[in-house]
Amino acid sequence: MVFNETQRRSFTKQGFMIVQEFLDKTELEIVRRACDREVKNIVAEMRSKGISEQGINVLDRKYFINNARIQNPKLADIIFSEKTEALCRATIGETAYLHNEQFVVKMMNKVTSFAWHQDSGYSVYNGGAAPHEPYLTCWIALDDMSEDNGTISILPFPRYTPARKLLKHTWSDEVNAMVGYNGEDPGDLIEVPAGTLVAFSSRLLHKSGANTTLRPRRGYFIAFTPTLFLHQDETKGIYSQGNPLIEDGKTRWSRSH
Ligand SMILES: O=C(O)CCC(=O)C(=O)O
Repeated sequence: MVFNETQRRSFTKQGFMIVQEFLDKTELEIVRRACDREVKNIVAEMRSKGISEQGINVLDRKYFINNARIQNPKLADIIFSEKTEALCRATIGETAYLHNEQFVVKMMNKVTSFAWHQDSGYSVYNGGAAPHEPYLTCWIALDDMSEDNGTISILPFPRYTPARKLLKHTWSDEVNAMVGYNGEDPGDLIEVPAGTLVAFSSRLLHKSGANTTLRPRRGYFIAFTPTLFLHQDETKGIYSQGNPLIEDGKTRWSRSH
């Protein structure tokens, strides 16, 4: 996969770039099936425990499922691949470690929106990460994304330049989320077909709306970091997951099977 100058410039100047058809049809089916399996498992687990909330998962409302590649090795073949390597080289450079892998599924429920935030803002102000160089978030649409099903909106860097640095995030009970921006700009809606990847800086402000449709809305996040940063409490060690993809320009991944 080759990224053109317009995409690279968009990433550097605007904070994001769009990659159409990042997943082909076969890969899209693999990722969707893995996502559906994981949702089924978490729903069964929560029902068997008789709970409606587990961490940030809310039954029938929204699910966040981390590290599904462990149970679904075909996901690892997408995460560690020529095309993710090329994507990292085009955005964060010659060193990239897996930072995070997560399904975000919004069920048919109106209370599923996210307030404006930087992913690094969540890491530092909610997760306890030490301040760090920006990392790369890859948001992959597993369904056609629209305003109706709660797609993301992004705020390009030139429209709010303080976001080139880490913004202070504070918890809001009202929206039940961390908030990093309270300005007037509504942002740009990202309405894209399934299989599209949006690559953005972990400092790019983004938010997402509620799913008002009658179908679940599935997204897949994979994040790569150029540096392995620590927790604020250094005794907790490295904050990221850490598996290397490229180190000093050298490929460090191989297929899982
Ligand atoms: O997929 C979404 O709705 C966005 C969720 C989000 O912004 C995040 O997990 O950082």
